[in-house]
Amino acid sequence: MASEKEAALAAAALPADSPTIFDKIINKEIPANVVYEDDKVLAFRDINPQAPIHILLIPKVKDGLSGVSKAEERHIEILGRLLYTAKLVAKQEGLEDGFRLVINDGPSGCQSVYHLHIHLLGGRQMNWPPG
Ligand code: IU
Repeated sequence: MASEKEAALAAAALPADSPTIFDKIINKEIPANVVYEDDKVLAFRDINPQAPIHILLIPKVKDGLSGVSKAEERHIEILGRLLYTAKLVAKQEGLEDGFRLVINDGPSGCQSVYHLHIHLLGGRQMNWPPG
């Protein structure tokens, strides 16, 4: 499997509006371990977890939001909803002691899937700085 960095560089070479694997997860064309779903947000366990709990939260409709750097005013509501949902899911997962939210953006940010997503990481002590 390509390293995260290699995957990020390869993904950055594709058009930003290309469909991603997350469309297939949203459309239930491929399975995912879904932990939360409503009409706007889907949350599922990361296939390559970096912590005991590693969940991705995504908007069900991409609407040009390939990454946070592409955010427009029309996305403010969904951005807020994603953050709020991250809090709900953290509680649902029992992360009472704390957790980390991460959004990777672009090749330097090591983004490998161009459909905005928030990483929710928890269940272990986090360190700083991140890699
Ligand atoms: P990134 O921030 O774009 O690098 O995060 C993409 C994440 O999507 C990464 O943590 C992958 O492990 C995860 N992922 C997944 O959960 N299921 C998949 O089928 C694929 C990637 I491809």
